[in-house]
Amino acid sequence: MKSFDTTLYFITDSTGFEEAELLRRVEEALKGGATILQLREKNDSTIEYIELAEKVHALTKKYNVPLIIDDRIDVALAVSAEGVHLGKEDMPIATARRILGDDFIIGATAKTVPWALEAYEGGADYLGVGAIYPTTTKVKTVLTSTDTLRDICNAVPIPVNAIGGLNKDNIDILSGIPIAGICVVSAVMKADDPQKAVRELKERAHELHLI
Ligand code: TZP
Ligand code: MG
Repeated sequence: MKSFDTTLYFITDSTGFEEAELLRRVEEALKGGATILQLREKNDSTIEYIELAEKVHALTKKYNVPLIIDDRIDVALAVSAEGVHLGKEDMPIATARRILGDDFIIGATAKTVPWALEAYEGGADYLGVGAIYPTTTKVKTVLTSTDTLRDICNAVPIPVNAIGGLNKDNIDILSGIPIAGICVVSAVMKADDPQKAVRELKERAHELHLI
């Protein structure tokens, strides 16, 4: 049965880290309470992506957290991940849904209401919307206003997460917007203590009644 919680959605970025350190940080984030984890590798070969995904999946299973693979449904299938996250330049959501079936979690990026509706109608289970703030993570993106984020939340009945430059000191900008959760890369990946970073982000998000 497909069940997932996007409250604290941690996305990896291995840039600058040895594999062992990446895996250590992943496990720390899981210990801190990340509720869903996306493996996001842009430069790996297929075999490298699969081998790393297997190792990350062993960790996420230990903490009972779904593993989402960025971009690649073949890699997601190869490692029996729980889901895949697709952007505009990846496989269309409806095609992915047809291939993957109903039990797979499919997430989509959306930056406008029409795009969000198309993803929802194609079978997306959740949306990532942003970038809310400029980001230091390598990504092709533009800023999305909090008004658009709110409009998207109100337009679709699936969980909508905010993403982009978010950290515990600036998520107050999301107050009053009916998001399901927040997605973070750097705030956890680059933290001295990723476990503490996740815990503090969740505490702050709870304080603000965001999650
Ligand atoms: N999509 C929009 S912004 C972003 C992605 C993948 C990167 C978010 O990274 P960070 O470090 O949390 O700003
Ligand atoms: Mg993508």
